[in-house]
Amino acid sequence: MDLEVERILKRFSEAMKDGGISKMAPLVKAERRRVECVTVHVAVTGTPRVGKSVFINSVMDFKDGTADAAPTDPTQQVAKPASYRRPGDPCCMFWELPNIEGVSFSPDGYLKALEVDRYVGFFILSSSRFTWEAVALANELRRIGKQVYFVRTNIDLDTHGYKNKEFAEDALRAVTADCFDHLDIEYAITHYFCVSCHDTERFDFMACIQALQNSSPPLQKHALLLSLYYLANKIELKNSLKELIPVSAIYSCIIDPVPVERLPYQANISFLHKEICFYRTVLGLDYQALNKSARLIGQPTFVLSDEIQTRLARELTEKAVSEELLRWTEKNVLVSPRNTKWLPLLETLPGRQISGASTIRLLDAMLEQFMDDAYRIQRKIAEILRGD
Ligand SMILES: Nc1nc2c(ncn2[C@@H]2O[C@H](COP(=O)(O)OP(=O)(O)O)[C@@H](O)[C@H]2O)c(=O)[nH]1
Ligand SMILES: [Mg+2]
Repeated sequence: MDLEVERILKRFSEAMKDGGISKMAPLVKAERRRVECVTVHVAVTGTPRVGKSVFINSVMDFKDGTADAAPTDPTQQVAKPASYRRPGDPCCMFWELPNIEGVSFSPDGYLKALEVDRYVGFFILSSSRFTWEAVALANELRRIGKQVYFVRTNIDLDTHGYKNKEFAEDALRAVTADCFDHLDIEYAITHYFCVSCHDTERFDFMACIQALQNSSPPLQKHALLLSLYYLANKIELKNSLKELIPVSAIYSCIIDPVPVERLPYQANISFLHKEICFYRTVLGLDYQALNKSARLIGQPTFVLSDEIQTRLARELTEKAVSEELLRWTEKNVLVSPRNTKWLPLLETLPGRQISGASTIRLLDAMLEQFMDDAYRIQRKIAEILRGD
């Protein structure tokens, strides 16, 4: 993924040469803001009662009927796009668009009434065969260069043969042969997913969200991975977080750093603590996530939390972060090979190379070790489900 790390490094280095830390510090803050402030808009459309609202509620992890959730009452069809986002999360907005149906439907007219450019992708839902409106809309969206995902809902009610290519072709064969002729069937088949809108764990639910994440431009992909982390591929998520570790390490060394007992340089421990808490949450190791997974398999939470081996995943306090940073500093480690390009800049930090290099290694290690814990938990869940 390209989060423009080379460009960031160049700008930081130039600022450091020109005016030292006081010139680089605002850039470091701005760089974090640039990544954190991206908002990704995603559209969900289809004919009436195909599951648009329930699909959005499942993506957002909203319970049906709660204040944040999209209404699923049959009388509440949206007349204009309605947006949904998770409380406190500015990065990702799913929009329920008005229904596509009717003899007078024209994709051009439909899209003109929307701010079509803002959407990074379109999920077109259908609970049976896709209608000619869906195909016509998909064709128009493809023509203007938008990503389209064909989502066949209600698959839980009829799972027979759903993995077969013929099943997909049949669902995509719209009523009029005309439209079928124009549908790029290779594209459609590779962008076709079968879901139960009520269950993100089964069928292709995660796959369709991961397809959206993977085909979005780098900054949007990063935002979608972090925002919808519970549906993301964990390796993609980890790699995306890794790219920005040097920026976080430099942040800790120069923005509001504090002295730490026995540490030969200052560090922003509260920032590092928040960062590592975030890693733990997105990799599903916090109590809330473990408790939810444990309930799904009918086990007490400790059955899963006992699988965690990383100290900081169990006991994540600022003191524990300071101790872990000291440990990496005393090891006098080198930065990981992928980050050697940062060395000349790290050399110019107040604590010299050791401060940046140790902080990079700390964050790197936390991500790797949390990832191993996440795999151990996944394995444990699989064992329990198999009845081992
Ligand atoms: N069994 C099953 N029911 C679904 C699925 N998706 C939606 N529904 C049901 O279909 C109805 C319509 O869903 P809704 O999201 O309100 O449809 P919308 O009009 O497209 O927004 C609701 O009763 C949902 O519970 C699904 O994948 N499986
Ligand atoms: Mg609805």
